[in-house]
Amino acid sequence: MLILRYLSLLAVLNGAHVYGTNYEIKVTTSQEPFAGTDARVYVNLIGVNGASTGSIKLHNSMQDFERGRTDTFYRDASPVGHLKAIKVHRDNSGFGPNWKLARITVRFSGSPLYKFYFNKWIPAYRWTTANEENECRAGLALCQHLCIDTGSGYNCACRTGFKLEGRYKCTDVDECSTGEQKCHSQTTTCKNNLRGYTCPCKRGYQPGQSAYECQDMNECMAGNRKCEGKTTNCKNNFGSYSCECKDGFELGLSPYKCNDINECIAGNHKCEEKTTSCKNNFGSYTCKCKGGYEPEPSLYKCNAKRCNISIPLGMENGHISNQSITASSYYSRYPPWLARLKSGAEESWYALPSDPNPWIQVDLDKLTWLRGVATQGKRFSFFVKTYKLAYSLDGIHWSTYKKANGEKEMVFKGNTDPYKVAKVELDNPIFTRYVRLYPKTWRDGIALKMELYGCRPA
Ligand SMILES: [Ca+2]
Ligand SMILES: [Ca+2]
Ligand SMILES: [Ca+2]
Ligand SMILES: [Ca+2]
Repeated sequence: MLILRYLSLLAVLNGAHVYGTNYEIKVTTSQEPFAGTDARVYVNLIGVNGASTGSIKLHNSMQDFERGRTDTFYRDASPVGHLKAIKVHRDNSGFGPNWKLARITVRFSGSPLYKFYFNKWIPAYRWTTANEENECRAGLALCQHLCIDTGSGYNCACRTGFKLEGRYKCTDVDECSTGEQKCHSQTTTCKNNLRGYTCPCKRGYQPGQSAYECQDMNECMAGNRKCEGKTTNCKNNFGSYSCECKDGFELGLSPYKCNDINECIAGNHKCEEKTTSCKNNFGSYTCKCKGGYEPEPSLYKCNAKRCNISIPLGMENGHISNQSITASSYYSRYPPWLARLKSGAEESWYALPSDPNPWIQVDLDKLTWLRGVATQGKRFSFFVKTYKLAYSLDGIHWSTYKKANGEKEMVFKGNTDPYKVAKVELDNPIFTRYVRLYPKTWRDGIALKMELYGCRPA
């Protein structure tokens, strides 16, 4: 028997004639009274793919298939792969042909033990079928995913991410709604799918090391920012970014760009008012020199333009108009606009003797460098002996010309007789528009003719 059993294996190894598969078939007859049979018994093995061995004769002698006994047969037959079912057939021969079959087991080289349970009376001349006890292996199970064999039947199970619906069917588990998901809520959203679920990044985040959590996206580096480059700086933050106004700009309606600050109107400019005017521009402002001033290293103020010549400014030749020459008081015959140098021995400005603080004023019309003053009296015995000078940019705020050390007010020496011209030069030229001469001492009366010297910047 042992030799027969391994014949097929040897045949394969030798490459000789193939006998087919050698099947070990064990037939167990029921314990019930009169369960044994003397009939001729045949089996037919059915593979899972539908192939069958055809009828295999089992009976050898009258001693087979006795009540409660297990008979073992070795038979060569064609290979049919994994076994799904077995069919049993008997005839009606012999003394007691009735047969109650308990079970049959089958195995062959390399196979599991196939079990077929009958526990029934086998009718004569008809094939009776029993399925393999392991429905999973026999391909008889209806499970959609996984099959787990049990003694009495089988159970179905589902792959990870699915759950059983009814006996056989598997449906996807929506982890996102069951709360089984591990998606990081701040940076991701949960997206269900058939294999499980994924955690796609929320807006403003990008994938990182973890499948469940995303990292901040640095929009400023990634270049997908909307910050307008001229007026804002992009500032990254966790989950987003912001556009911060550059210097000189302020937030407007859009979060992505800023508006120019008009510093000149807002009043937060540094332009020196006396010498410059503020001019707004995009992102900043400039301090433009006013007329008569020129740029200096400072951005915020200007210097008075220099001119070094000293020429008559227009008292004598009339370039300074009558309206530009005024005084604190005067005799009607001697108005201030008669105070033009060398205009005649009798001509002059003549202040009222009652005037407590007499002065004569010249409006030079625009900013001018004043470098010298000449005075002259009126005939007979009227002339100013000493005087002071004051100057003003606007005709309202005045400064008195001081000595070089800057402390004492300068007292100029004027005329010593009514006819001769007395000229003084200023050590520190004054940049001014208005000039006042204050007579301090005089002979017989305040009578004066004058010229102013200097130059106007181009
Ligand atoms: Ca089973
Ligand atoms: Ca899922
Ligand atoms: Ca960010
Ligand atoms: Ca501006």
